[in-house]
Amino acid sequence: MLHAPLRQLCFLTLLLAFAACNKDRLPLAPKPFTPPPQDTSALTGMIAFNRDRIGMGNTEIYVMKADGSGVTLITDFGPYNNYNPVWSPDGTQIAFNSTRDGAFFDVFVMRADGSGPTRLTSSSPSWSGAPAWCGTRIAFYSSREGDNDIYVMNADGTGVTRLTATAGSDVSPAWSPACDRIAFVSDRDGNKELYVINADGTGETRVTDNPWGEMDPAWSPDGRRIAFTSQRDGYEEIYTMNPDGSDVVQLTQRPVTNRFPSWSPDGSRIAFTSDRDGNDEIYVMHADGTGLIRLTHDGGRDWRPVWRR
Ligand SMILES: [Ca+2]
Ligand SMILES: [Ca+2]
Ligand SMILES: [Ca+2]
Repeated sequence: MLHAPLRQLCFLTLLLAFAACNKDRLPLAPKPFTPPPQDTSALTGMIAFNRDRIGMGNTEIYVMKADGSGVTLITDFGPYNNYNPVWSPDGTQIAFNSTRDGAFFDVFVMRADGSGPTRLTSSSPSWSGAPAWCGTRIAFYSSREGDNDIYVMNADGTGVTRLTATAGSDVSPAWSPACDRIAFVSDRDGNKELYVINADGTGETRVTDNPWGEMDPAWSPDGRRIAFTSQRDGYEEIYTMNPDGSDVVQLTQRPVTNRFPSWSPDGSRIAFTSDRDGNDEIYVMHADGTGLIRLTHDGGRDWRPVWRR
């Protein structure tokens, strides 16, 4: 009978011998992730988006080709948040939100390569955000006169006009392609609903009416549909509807978050954000919800894609 320490030594020796004989079959380190091949040849144009950079603690704006290649950081203005990009109609400039001049975010504009950032709003101690650009006008929301309301201004920051003045948070303005109407989100009636208002402030109309949240309106390039996010099936999913709220079609059906739809210039596809693969990535699908393609592969949050028109 062996003493306990000797027994342990024998066991350890056997274990080491076994490991040495089987070293070729020991588990290997995981290979770097290689995305499966996808046909991205039909994805044309450029997409700007937000990325929360790992280890940097802030959000910056990136652009990429619509097939997911050529990801490029265009804002790196220091330890501030730069986010919510939107393209100018000719694609040469990008309006966005930044906290670079203080704790409150304002609307800025820069060249599409990130150079020449210029502040358009000066809202402190309130904020102005979520710019949407159509023709020579930029819509945004601001808390400058109390709670959040929708405003429009010229693309140089002049001529600010307040469009909504109702108690409740009015956010996320989205232009119709003719620049004559703006869809937006408001919680004035108890939960988040989508509303449409004429660009001159008349004709304010609620177009959804249910107990769940609606968000992220995006008008199709032909003006006939509005894509949006709704929580009506228990998760954030992407839907489309007519601008009057009729004919709602659900595009995503996953128990994950799907948000921030953005139409391709030809209206055939919708880019959006989903965490279905672990963290927020940017995906593209056909406008009927089929043909899903993943565009980003980064450990940080990739969110709120905006396709250049
Ligand atoms: Ca309001
Ligand atoms: Ca609702
Ligand atoms: Ca990511």
